[in-house]
Amino acid sequence: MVGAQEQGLKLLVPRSGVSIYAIRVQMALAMKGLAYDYLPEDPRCKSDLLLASNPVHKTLPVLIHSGRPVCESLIIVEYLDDAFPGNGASILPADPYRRAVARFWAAYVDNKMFPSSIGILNTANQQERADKVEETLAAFGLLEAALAECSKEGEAEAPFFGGGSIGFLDIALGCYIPWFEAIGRLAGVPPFLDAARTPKLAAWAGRFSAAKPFIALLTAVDKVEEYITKVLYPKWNVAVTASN
Ligand SMILES: N[C@@H](CCC(=O)N[C@@H](CS)C(=O)NCC(=O)O)C(=O)O
Repeated sequence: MVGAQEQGLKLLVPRSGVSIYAIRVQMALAMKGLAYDYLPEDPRCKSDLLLASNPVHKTLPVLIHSGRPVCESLIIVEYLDDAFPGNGASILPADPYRRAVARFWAAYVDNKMFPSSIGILNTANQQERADKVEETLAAFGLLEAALAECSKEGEAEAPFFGGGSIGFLDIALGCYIPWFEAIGRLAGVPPFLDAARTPKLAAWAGRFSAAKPFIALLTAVDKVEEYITKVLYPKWNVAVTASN
């Protein structure tokens, strides 16, 4: 493990400990064997350091490397891979085409799969909710097909999106595992990562969740549920009960 002081790495994260985006960066830092100063922030009361480091979006996480800020979790993961090529295995695939495909699906997870699934909890009535569930299941179905494609190694299917070992798309998606489970539970629908409907993704999630050092970084599902109901959608239980 390379020391935090030696590399001058600081990570600004939300203090809740449930941030998908912060955990994603922590996974990349773990893969690279890099130590860092962990600086928890209150997103409702942004520090001067955060505002100066990410003046455009003002969001967390932010990585500060030797005094220079890097923002946006997926960009931070790529930066770590570029800035520390000698540390551990590469996070992004070596092949340019595979890199492009991994980036495409990582953006899909952030921009389509997650908004669609969390959107289930923010629907006004039963019909809207059923439509959102259907949309979410379709989004998972597309990723199921992509997993088979991305993980192909020669003729055999590899265990991870990154091939034989965990890579960019694995950590981009892996940090959502407890969130998808919590959303499914709160919405009262069968798990999205279901062995019957999306067998490859379900098996992948099991492998990812059991892999060190990721086990220790994945947030407990109960903690995510509590965060969703108390912080994100405090009125959700009332709204759903009323519309049922
Ligand atoms: N696309 C961003 C999303 C970051 C994000 O939404 N961070 C949340 C915390 S998990 C945040 O800072 N929220 C406070 C705000 O939006 O003001 C990334 O990947 O880093």
